[in-house]
Amino acid sequence: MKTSRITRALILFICANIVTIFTVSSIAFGAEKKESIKVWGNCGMCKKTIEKSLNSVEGIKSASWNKQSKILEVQFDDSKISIKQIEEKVAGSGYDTQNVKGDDKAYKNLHECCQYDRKKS
Ligand SMILES: [Cu+2]
Repeated sequence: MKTSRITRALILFICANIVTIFTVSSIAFGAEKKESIKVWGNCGMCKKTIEKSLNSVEGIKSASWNKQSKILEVQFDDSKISIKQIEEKVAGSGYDTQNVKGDDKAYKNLHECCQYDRKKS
């Protein structure tokens, strides 16, 4: 009985350590990054289009655009995708980002109410 209790405690101790090691290493290697990117747009439909452009992109953990602040919060693995590539993906759907101009053709195909005032360039 005594040994089994010690064994259980030992297993618990090891498990806790494994969790700690994983957490620490993911922070240390910066596998997951969080960035805010300005993306021009108008409404809830824009939000869907912007977020969809990053939906099944490798390395993207989450993407959420706020129509009030026009800020896209994105969580990603920077060993798989860069900020520049993320902005290019969004721009490909017709939306201007802080550093990349939105694709003109895609912009023209956006719903009328989604044709936001483009940033001056
Ligand atoms: Cu819209």
